[in-house]
Amino acid sequence: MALRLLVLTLLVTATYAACPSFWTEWENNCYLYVGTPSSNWNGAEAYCVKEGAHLTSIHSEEEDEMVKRLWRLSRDTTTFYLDDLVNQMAPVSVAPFVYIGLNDKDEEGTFAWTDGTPVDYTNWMGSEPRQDRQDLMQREDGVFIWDRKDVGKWNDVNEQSRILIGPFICKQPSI
Ligand SMILES: [Ca+2]
Ligand SMILES: [Ca+2]
Repeated sequence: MALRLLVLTLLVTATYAACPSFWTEWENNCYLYVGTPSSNWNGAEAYCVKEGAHLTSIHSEEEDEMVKRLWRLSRDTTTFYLDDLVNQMAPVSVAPFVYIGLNDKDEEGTFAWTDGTPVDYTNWMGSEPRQDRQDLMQREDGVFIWDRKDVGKWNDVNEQSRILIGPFICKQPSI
C-alpha cells in the first residue's frame, strides 16, 4: 500500500513538474537565472541554447517585473568592472545588469528576440538604443536590464564585450 502510494506520488509529481529543476515557472514559461558562469551577451545566449532555451524574451510590464524580481532574488556577489558606459573602472560587488534576449545582430537597428517571439514590448532607457552615433550603434547589439542610473530600464551594449561579464536569464516554454 505504502509503495503504491509512493509510486502514485512520484507519478503525480512528475506530471506536474512543468519546468526542469531549479527553473521558475511563470505563465506557461520556465525561467532560469544564471549567475555562474557569468558571460557577455553572446556567451549568455550560447549557454541558454545549450540548455534547450534562449535568453529570456519579455512581452509585458508584468513579465518585465517578474524577470527583475527573479534577478534581484537570485543574483550573487560576482565581482566585475564597469566599462566606459559610466567612464570609470570601479570594482562592484553586485552585478548591476542582467542580459535578456533582445538584439539587433541580424539587422542593425531592427531589434528581435532570440526565441523568435515578436517584439511587442520594450522598456528602453531614455536615450537608448543609441541612434546618434553610428559607431556605437554598430558595436552595441545585445541588450541588458540596467540597475544603475535609470533603474530597471534596457540598454544595448557590445555583445562580445570582454568587460561586461554578468548574469543572465534563460527562458523556455513549460511542458
Ligand atoms: Ca546595434
Ligand atoms: Ca547602448
